[in-house]
Amino acid sequence: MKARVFSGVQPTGQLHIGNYLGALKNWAEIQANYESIFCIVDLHAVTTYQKPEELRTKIRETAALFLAAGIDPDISSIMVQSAVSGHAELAWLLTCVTPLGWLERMTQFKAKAAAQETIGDGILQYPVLMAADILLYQASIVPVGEDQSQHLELTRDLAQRFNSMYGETFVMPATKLPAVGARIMGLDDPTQKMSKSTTGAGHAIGLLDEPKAIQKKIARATTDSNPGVDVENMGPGIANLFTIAQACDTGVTKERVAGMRYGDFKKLVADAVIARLEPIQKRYREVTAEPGYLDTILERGRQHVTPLAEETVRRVKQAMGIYTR
Ligand code: AQP
Repeated sequence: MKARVFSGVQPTGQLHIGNYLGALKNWAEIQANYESIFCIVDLHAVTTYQKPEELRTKIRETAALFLAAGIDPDISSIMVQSAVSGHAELAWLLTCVTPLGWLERMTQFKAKAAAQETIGDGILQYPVLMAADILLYQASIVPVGEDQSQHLELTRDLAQRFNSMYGETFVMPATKLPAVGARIMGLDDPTQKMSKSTTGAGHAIGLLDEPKAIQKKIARATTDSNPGVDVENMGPGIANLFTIAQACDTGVTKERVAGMRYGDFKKLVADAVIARLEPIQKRYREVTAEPGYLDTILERGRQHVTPLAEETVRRVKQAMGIYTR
């Protein structure tokens, strides 16, 4: 039997190359070796306010981008989190075994809480829901970007805690980071992670950005005052652009860019990104043009994973002594 993979993306904005290079590209590359479940995590999205009409659109756009990025629905399941009630149900059961201090320590919680006047409880509970997503399917591999490593550690801690309190129930999941591109930084500020929710025209490259927009954003990306690329001592802006180019095109090596003037280097980076995104954008147009196609894929995914989720919830309830029919 193949090991199971689970991962997800929040439908909170336009997906960017950080999401692609950190997660989706890795998913597409490994899917043939595993039984994979790729999820649009809309219950996570609503931990911060989303305009309902926009959220509905973003869920479908995210599903279409999964397909466009190479997720093959004949070998992987693509599904929406809220369509399977086990995610929310298991999240509650795990909440009951989660020490509050574990959640308050999460760096993403601290950063999001610091940026808001009123902190919703959902932001604190976010990693418990993420643990539920993964443990619900007994996934042993979770391919994510580096920013999710701490949440994965918490998932393992929670699984261990539950197993020791109630008996062996959950498989222990391992984090799988991509070799290159695990943490893509903002173009405007290479000390900050590229993020969907950060505003500013020059921050992120969207997966659906036109070639001209990509060229412009990369041309304006923050670098430093050196005249050319010093491969032994790259500043954060140049290092980020180099990582982006290398993750898009394995032919971009240190030898090739050594000494390049920044203008030429940025052109090389933009060409690599545009070439990588071109087939994704073409496929996106195809999958969104076919009426009913997305709904069929999402329904097929839901039907495939629902019995797996139900089996775990049943086992967890039984282990805890909760009423089961
Ligand atoms: N900058 C990044 N570099 C590499 N990987 C990244 N990921 C996100 N940003 C980068 C990975 O993409 C997957 C989906 O992320 P998410 O949507 O679930 O949430 P996030 O990590 O919080 O991503 P964003 O873009 O920053 O979203 P917002 O702004 O809505 O919070 C994950 O595997 C993540 O590691």
